Amino acid sequence: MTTDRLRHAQLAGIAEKIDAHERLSFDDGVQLFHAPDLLALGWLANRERERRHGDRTYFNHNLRLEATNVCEATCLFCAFARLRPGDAGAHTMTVEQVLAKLRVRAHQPLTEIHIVNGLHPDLPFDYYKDLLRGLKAIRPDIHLKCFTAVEIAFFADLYGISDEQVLIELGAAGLDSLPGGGAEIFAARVRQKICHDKCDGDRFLAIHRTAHHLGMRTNVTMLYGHIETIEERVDHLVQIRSLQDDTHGFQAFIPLAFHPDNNQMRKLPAPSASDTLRVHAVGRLMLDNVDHIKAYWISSGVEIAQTALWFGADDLDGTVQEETIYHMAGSKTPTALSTDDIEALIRDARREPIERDTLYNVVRVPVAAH
Ligand code: V47
Repeated sequence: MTTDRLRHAQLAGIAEKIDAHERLSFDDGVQLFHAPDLLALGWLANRERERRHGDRTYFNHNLRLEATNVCEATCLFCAFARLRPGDAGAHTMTVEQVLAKLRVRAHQPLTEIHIVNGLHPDLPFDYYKDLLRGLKAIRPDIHLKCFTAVEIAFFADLYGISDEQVLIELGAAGLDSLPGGGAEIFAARVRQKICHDKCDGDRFLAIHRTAHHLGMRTNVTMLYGHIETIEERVDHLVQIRSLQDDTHGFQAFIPLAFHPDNNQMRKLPAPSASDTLRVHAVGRLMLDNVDHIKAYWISSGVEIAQTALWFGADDLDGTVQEETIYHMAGSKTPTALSTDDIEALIRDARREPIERDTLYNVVRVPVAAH
């Protein structure tokens, strides 16, 4: 990239700061979002991506399970939740039904189960512990990445124990790490409007801090493309970065594109492809202390996720298999990709596929077919 082009894109000053290993400020973040030249922004983000990971592009062999969609919260963007048991479309699996989903796949080289549920008002704490224990009994080697910080806060309030105690008890039952969902946008203005009745941004971050102190790694997301401002996006990123300075517990940042179907914000348009690429790129540049930027293909679409591998992203999540949250909100992506599909996607982007486990240990370096 020529200095002229960077200057034209109003990115020369930021490029110099990065070269001098100076941390980007809040104002730099805002400027990155406003940069007129998407390719120049992508080039800068890609340079950081390659400095850390070269061409390596991670994915895993995972399974998504959603045991209940009954949820007390009324998030405006959600197409998945049903308010009460018995409402049309409400479902709650028994522990045995959830375990059966793993049993039929137990022979597969799965390394991770990712569970996100609704906030069900009537299930006992033992339901979740039995679920974790049961999954581990079937496949002791599998990593359980389950329950967002929002669910942890809900459990603490429902069962009358501290957030920390919830994490300790779930950890003893087999919980290995927390997924990054429920972060949405931390700013109180946005949360008040789109998800006023679940845990706020401060508690979300405090729960991740506690999980990190207990030795659990976690991910963190940002739901973008609805009513948030650029400044609120940057504030979100800066809050992630400052917690990470203290704990180093976040593994990956995952931008989540708002899907407008079948929810109360359906009048809003979905974010554009260029906005999605921009969010991945700015995430890479602002989060100088987070190792991985994940392009979640279910949320961005397979094609944009593939392109994002040149805009800062180094991870594509995994095979997924049973996703419903996005498909109920209008996602047209497949509900699963095979590891062959993911490898082909990465190779086609001229990147190197690496199968990882949840903690980014290398499981397999696939050999290219000739
Ligand atoms: O918390 C719900 C989001 C999240 C919509 O940690 C929506 O590895 C867009 O967090 N449009 C759940 N987004 C998914 C999630 C996740 C995904 C992949 C990997 C990881 C990880 C975490 O989905 C929710 C919410 O923020 N969501 N509805 C919607 N209509």
